[in-house]
Amino acid sequence: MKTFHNPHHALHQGREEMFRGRMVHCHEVPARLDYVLAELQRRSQGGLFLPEVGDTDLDAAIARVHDPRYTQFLAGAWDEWVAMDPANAQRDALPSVWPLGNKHAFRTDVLPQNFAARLGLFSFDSGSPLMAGTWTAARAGAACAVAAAREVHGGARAAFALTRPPGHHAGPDFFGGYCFLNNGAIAAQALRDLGHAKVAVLDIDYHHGNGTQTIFYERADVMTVSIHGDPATEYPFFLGHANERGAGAGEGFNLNIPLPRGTGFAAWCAALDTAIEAVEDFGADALVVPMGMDTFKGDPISGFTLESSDYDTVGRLLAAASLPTVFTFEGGYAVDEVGVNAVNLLEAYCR
Ligand code: SP5
Ligand code: ZN
Repeated sequence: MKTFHNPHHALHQGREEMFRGRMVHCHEVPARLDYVLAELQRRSQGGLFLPEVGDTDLDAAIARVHDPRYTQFLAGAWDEWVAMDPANAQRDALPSVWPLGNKHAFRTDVLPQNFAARLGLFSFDSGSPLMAGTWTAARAGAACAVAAAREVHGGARAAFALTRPPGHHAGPDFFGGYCFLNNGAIAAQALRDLGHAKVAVLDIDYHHGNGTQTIFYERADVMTVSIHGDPATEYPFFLGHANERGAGAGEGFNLNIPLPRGTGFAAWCAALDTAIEAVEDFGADALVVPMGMDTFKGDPISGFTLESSDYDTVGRLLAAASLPTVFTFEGGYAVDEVGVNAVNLLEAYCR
């Protein structure tokens, strides 16, 4: 399986995130990707490639998923942040004010002039710092997703978009959960645009893929399935319940399988069987797997207890679905083990 990796990922390197009223070191660090890359090399798993996607094609692929008002904001956000105060060049940008969810409590038709207000309008948490290289890194990551989709469309069994910042929490017009551009959604939409009629997204990150769900919620041509920590207690809290089944034309094409904190591999695996069955019943002709490795027992911010060897089984079960598959790299914060776990999954998929 070819891996398309992001040469600019380390330009996105947050210092601190807000956590329970304190600033703590960022969990989403460049070393995460470096460990996966090193392990792929050590085990000679497929080849490593840089994405070759022209600027025009790339911007078009991003625009198929994200609102131009949002991407324009992201592209210029750092310059605006520094223009507010030259001392900001030494600090990451973090939002501190948000509109409420009640539609009578805020306006979205008038874009505030104030930068801090727009930073809040286009985000949902204060754990996702934005810095000088965020846009360049995120955009180059989207190129990995497009390259992987093209590879699979060209006949490859699977391809891996190895990039960070991750993507599955990013919605049409919002960032959060360390995510800015939704790489999995961009891959899924690219597969649709290349001619695949029905694309399924099967999200196995510990956290609910709220961005991806939002993007495709009213669509019948892209099914979204997510196995994750129950939002009653787990981030991102406000979405991911079992009774969210899609809306309008998309009714019946979203499936959430929330599991309690502490869930082990037997129950998680039963959920994966259910998820794969749903993808098969849907009749998908291509699959995208946002591959979060934060289901691992050693993950510092998550609550499932998968072991390194369990990822072999996950890879084998996904391969049994026999669908052209794009993997995108999402969460996974037990940095020392993230490489071994990710490559266990991918290697087993290829066997
Ligand atoms: C891509 C991805 O995995 N994003 C996750 C973002 C999670 N950010 C908030 C984490 C809050 C977790 N609470 C942890 C309690 C640990 N003691
Ligand atoms: Zn996660």
